[in-house]
Amino acid sequence: MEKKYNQLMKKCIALAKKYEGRTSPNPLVGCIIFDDNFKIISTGAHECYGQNHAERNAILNAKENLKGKNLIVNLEPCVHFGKTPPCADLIIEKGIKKVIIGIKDVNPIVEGKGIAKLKRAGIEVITGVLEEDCKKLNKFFIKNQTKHLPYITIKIASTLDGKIATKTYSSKWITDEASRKEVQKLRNKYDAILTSSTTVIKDNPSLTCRIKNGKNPIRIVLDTNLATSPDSKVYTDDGTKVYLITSKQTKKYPKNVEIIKTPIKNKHINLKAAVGILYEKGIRSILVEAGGTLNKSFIEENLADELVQFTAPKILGDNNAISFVQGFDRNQISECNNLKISDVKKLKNDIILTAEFI
Ligand code: AOF
Ligand code: ZN
Repeated sequence: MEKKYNQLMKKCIALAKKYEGRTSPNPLVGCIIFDDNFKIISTGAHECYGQNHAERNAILNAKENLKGKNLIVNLEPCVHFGKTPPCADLIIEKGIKKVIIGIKDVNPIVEGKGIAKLKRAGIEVITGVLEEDCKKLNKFFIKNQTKHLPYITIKIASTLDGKIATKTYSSKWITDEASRKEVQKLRNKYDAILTSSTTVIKDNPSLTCRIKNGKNPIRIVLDTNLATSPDSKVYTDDGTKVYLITSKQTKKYPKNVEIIKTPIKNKHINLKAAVGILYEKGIRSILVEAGGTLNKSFIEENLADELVQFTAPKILGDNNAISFVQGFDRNQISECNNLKISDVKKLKNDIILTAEFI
């Protein structure tokens, strides 16, 4: 039985994942209705922010009477009247007899109340199926709900020895084309891409998402002293919103650029304050694509949740080449930041390593 539930939960996760980058600030949810022989009757997912929840879609997609059937979903069904009526009520109304849940909802308006309501109605409830996978699926949502901060991932393209550019800032191309395509997919999952004035000046990137049906994330530029040109591609490449985080007041940037005047700390933007402001603006996940200095600040301030390192089988060596983290002055191994590897993937010639800060 447990194995069957795990298989179905994997399917729920896959259904939910199809809509990565589309549901923010809401969670990724997939749902399956099945009979006692584990025959799938219908499936549904939460496809877009503001639209039907996954459970409602699965119920609406069913072509038969659901009395006595089972429902599996990666997140506890809701009990609140939000954009749609409560899913728990609909499940009860349809006569579903068993509900299998991945994780409890951490949103305080739901937290445990969905499970309690289903149980009160006499429904058998099983929780904790593939709990870790379900948590991983909704890592953005869980961080947002529990910390009221965006989930922050640092993306790196480096050589085996952790270099992201030569001392003359030559960096094209360290990783191969397959990796660069994968970066496009990664961008598609985040609300925003954040970079520094140094990267904008040196590389002039557009930071757009160039995959089929891809969505351009909001761009964020940290530019304490307004050193970036208003003609930089990141501001002009398309009309997508750009937040320019700076300590100065200015009007010289294109209309799609919103200036956020932010306090200074040690002559640089106060990162903690900036991240807080961005959360207030509705940014729930950020992919940092910058250089070693900014990466270091995010790590030092304990603001980074995850690191995704695209590593090419190349060795550059030292000679003042730029490392993906620059500026730490540490003498002991015990001073290292510790991470937990959550995924390693080989892609053509490169390796993609994903690790969480702990
Ligand atoms: C979703 N999709 O499939 C499930 C959700 O903004 P609302 O009214 O749609 O409510 C969002 C909350 O509903 C969300 O924070 C989460 O707690 C709960 N469940 N939300 O968007 C879903 N199952
Ligand atoms: Zn719901």
